[in-house]
Amino acid sequence: MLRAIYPGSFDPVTYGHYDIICRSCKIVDELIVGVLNNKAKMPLFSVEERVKMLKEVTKDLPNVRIIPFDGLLVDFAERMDADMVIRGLRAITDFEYELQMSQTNHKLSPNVETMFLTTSIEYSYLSSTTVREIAAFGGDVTQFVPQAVAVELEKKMKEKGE
Ligand code: COD
Repeated sequence: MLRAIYPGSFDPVTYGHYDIICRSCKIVDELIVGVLNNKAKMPLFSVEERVKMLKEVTKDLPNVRIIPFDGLLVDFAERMDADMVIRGLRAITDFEYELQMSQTNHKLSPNVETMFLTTSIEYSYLSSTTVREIAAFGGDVTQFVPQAVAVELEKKMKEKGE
C-alpha cells in the first residue's frame, strides 16, 4: 500500500494542481492532498473553502483524500503514515525552492522522500497567484481553473468589492 502526500496552499486549486493530482493518483494507492492552514500567509480563501473546492474537483477520484494541516509537513506526513511527498515542478525558478524544501524535510525526518512530477506543458505557466490576479481584475479564469473554482473566485471578488 503506497500512500503519498501532495501538499500545498491551493489558493485556489488550478488545472496545474489538478493535473498533478490525476497523474499522482495513478502511481500511488492513496493520495492525500494536504492543504496548508497558514493564516500568516493571508490566503484569499480560508482553509475550509480551499478544502471544499478540492473535494468538489476531485470527487470522481476514489483514491484521493483532502486533509487540512498546520505545522510541519514532515509531522503531517508521519501522522498520515505517508511513504512520500509529491511536488510539482514547473520551471527552473521552482527548482531552488523545491530542492531546499525537500532536503530540509529529509533532514528533519529521514523517512520523508520527495518525488517530483514535471508540469504538463500546457500548464507550465500557471500559478494560483496569476489566477487570483486575473480574477481580481475581472478577467476570465475558466481556462485556468475548474468551473466550480471559477464560480467561487467570482463570489469572493464580489465579497471583497473587487
Ligand atoms: N503545474 C505543475 N505543478 C504545479 C503547478 C502547475 N501549473 N502549479 C503549482 N504546482 C505545484 C507546486 O510546484 C507545488 O508542488 C504544488 O503544486 C502546490 O503548489 P502551491 O503553490 O499551492 O503550494 P506551496 O508551494 O505554497 O506549498 C508549500 C507548502 C505548504 C508545502 C510548504 O510551505 C510547507 O510544507 N509548509 C509547512 C511548514 C513546513 O513544513 N516548513 C518546512 C518546509 S522546508
